[in-house]
Amino acid sequence: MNDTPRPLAVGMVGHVFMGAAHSQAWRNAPRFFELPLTPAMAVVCGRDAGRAAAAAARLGWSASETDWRRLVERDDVDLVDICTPGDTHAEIAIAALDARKHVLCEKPLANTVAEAEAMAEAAARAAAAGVRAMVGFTYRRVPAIALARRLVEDGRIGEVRHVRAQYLQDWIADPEAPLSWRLEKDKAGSGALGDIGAHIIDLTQFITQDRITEVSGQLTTFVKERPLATEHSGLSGTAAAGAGERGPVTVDDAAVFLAKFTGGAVGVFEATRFATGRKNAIRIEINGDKGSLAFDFEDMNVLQVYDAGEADETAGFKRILVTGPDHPYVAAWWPPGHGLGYEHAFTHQVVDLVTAIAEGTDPRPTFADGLQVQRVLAAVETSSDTRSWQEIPA
Ligand code: SOE
Repeated sequence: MNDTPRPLAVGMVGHVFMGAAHSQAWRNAPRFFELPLTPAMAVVCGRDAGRAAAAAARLGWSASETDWRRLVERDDVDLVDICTPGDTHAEIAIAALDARKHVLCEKPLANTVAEAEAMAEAAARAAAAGVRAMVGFTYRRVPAIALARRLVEDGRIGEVRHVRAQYLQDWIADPEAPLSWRLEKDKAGSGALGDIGAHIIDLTQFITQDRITEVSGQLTTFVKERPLATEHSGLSGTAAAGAGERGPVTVDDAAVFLAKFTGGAVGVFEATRFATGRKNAIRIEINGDKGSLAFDFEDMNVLQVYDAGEADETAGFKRILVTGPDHPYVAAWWPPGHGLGYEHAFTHQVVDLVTAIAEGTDPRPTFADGLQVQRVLAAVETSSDTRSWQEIPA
């Protein structure tokens, strides 16, 4: 008779898009994977009591709360899952770590390098006491991305020369799309750069296992003001709109930048919310001297692989369907060919976090990994402001 794994009680702060995605993961991970600890969805926190209670009922949390500080202090919470805008990541994560609670924090880690440094220091202190922290770069946990990393690691494409990464969305291409917290610097820290650019910075470093050492970038804000949302939607300090009121966009709409990698590769990055027609297109191509890899999240169960050693008559990109049981995570789900979706990466994130906590190891990506991404983000902003190349400190 197996002992039932002891519970890991979770308290989640924030319950909108990321809160729903994380809730799905906490619900499903123990139902599809043999976990060494059993997540218990203890409490969800939101500023509005009614909305938090409704979220608890809808998403499967046992209780709801309106003060994250009370959630962090609860003895029946072992792990704090932070699904809020970036301006609250540091204070919640540091309070939780200092209270010896494990932490999962959404990306980007923070809104500034200083905040990210303080978070990484708190995580290092807490790790000494066996408390673990992870930052939520979930796309690493798409099986095709794991395959790409392994093929590079095994030398299948040789020396990496080019890294080409795009993250393309279009949800605010309409200039009349209302202002939201992702368009306000005091809430989000930056715009497309931090929200979606952070993902392709993490992903390309994860796949190549190289680090970005220098960047030269340009941030652009196409639409400088927008209509205020007609109902108060948590806009920072923005009063509920009267008819026709407009507010300033204080972040970038698009970020483009060049990069140099430790292994000598050159990178071209594009993160934009104005790629009309592209809803959530993450496109990565890595060119080596023996081959190439290409990934497109709109076809997320596939990795395209080119082997330069192939005879000319049959040379070409091979379309690998990454749905077989030998790939990470896949065996827990469906037979080959049935495919996984956006939400599965969040479930895989829970599996890896819970496993690391039980094993007493630091889950990746760590807060230190998140800090390094934050330094790249800041370097791109400085580069754009000063029209100069910027180095990223090791
Ligand atoms: C932006 O709209 C966003 O929600 C990001 O914040 C998420 O990290 C990404 O997974 C989907 O798009």
